Amino acid sequence: MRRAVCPGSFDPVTNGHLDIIGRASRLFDEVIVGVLINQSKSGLFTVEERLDMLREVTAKYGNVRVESFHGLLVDFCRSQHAAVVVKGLRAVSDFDYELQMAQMNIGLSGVETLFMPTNPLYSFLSSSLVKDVVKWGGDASAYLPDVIGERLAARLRQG
Ligand code: COD
Repeated sequence: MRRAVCPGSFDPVTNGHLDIIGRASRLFDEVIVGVLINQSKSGLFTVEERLDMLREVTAKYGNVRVESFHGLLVDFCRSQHAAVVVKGLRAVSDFDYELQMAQMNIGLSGVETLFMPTNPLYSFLSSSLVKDVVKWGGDASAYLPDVIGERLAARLRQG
């Protein structure tokens, strides 16, 4: 079975993430979305909330599983029997760091990284930007599934 991992923070998942996950799901038998548990950086949403949201919006793909991980991405890939990491590239500015991580990951374990060009509709999109837009009352509905937009607005209203 050909398996790939789509890793990230997903705080929260955006249409940019979903575009990459959906395209990967057409190339691989199974895609595992890996949500990093980052003890040194607390997010707006807990890891459990991110997992719930991702499971809800990826259910339509049929071959996507959502899990959390901590530590090295390559160890998570090994535990999932996945030989490939799929990443989206938004711009040249993403490339430098992504290349370093891809080369370190292949050096550590032989896990390959496949880069997919972002959908031009989402080339400037990040979780941080949509949080900022929604925080200040802007309309981010083109960039998030409705259910995520609602949860984001509710969370930001709380605090
Ligand atoms: N269009 C296309 N792709 C996008 C978009 C967009 N608009 N937005 C995000 N993406 C893709 C990118 O591929 C990005 O890498 C991924 O989605 C996740 O994005 P985020 O912002 O949710 O997550 P990040 O960038 O915080 O995630 C970083 C990782 C968790 C992947 C990284 O830190 C990691 O692998 N950590 C594990 C520790 C480790 O192994 N360290 C050594 C690395 S060499």
